[in-house]
Amino acid sequence: MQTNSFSFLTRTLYVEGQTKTSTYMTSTMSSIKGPAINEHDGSNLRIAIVHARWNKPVVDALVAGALAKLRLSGVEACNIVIQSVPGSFELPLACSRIITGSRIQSGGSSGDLLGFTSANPPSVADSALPSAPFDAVIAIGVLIKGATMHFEYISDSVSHALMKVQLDTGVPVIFGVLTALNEEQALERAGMGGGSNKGHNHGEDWGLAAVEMATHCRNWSQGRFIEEA
Ligand code: DLZ
Repeated sequence: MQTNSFSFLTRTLYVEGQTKTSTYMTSTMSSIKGPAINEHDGSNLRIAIVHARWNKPVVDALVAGALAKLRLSGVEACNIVIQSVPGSFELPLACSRIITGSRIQSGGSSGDLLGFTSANPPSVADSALPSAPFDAVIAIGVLIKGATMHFEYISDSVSHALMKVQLDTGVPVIFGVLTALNEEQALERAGMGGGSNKGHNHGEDWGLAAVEMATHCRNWSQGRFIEEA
């Protein structure tokens, strides 16, 4: 993601005996990639992180990045649930069952997939949020290409399945699966790169995306379309 920092500089030039002052904006923008930051209040949200245990050091850094941004956005620690599964291939089913489970926990039924949603939660007081349905789930895994076709099959099926889970349930599922061609790429995308460029921890973006999508989905489902600056 970009690391932008803007500042204004004033430069005075002497041209043919006259003083000319010009002000211009400078930027230390290293890249235009990544989302522009939109801040949202997560204090009323309940969010799950589900992560794989393959390539664990990288996964751990990504989970920590996501967690840090959830907390910074105001999501209470008691409203964040973290679960793990063996590998990335297990993530879609885990997300699906976790969403259903949180609905049962909050008083829905297992078959009631369209009953309670983050937009239409059961009547629980905010203090009872730890048993409310999840407003978003962040699925985190790290796939690193090997010598066989395993990588391609898992990447493809997992990305499609995670998309299906969010469309089927109406709950945002954040795509936190790195598909790296080698270990270096994976480390850089978790902010653990070697050398001078440590890279950027994409887990942070996923935490912010979860809060934003959860907030949007609540508003949109209630017909509220809030203008953005
Ligand atoms: C089998 C496998 C391989 C080869 N590579 C990875 C990987 O890079 N990242 C990951 O998260 N999981 C990997 N797995 C495990 C599968 O995702 C899955 O856990 C097993 O095939 C069991 O279903």
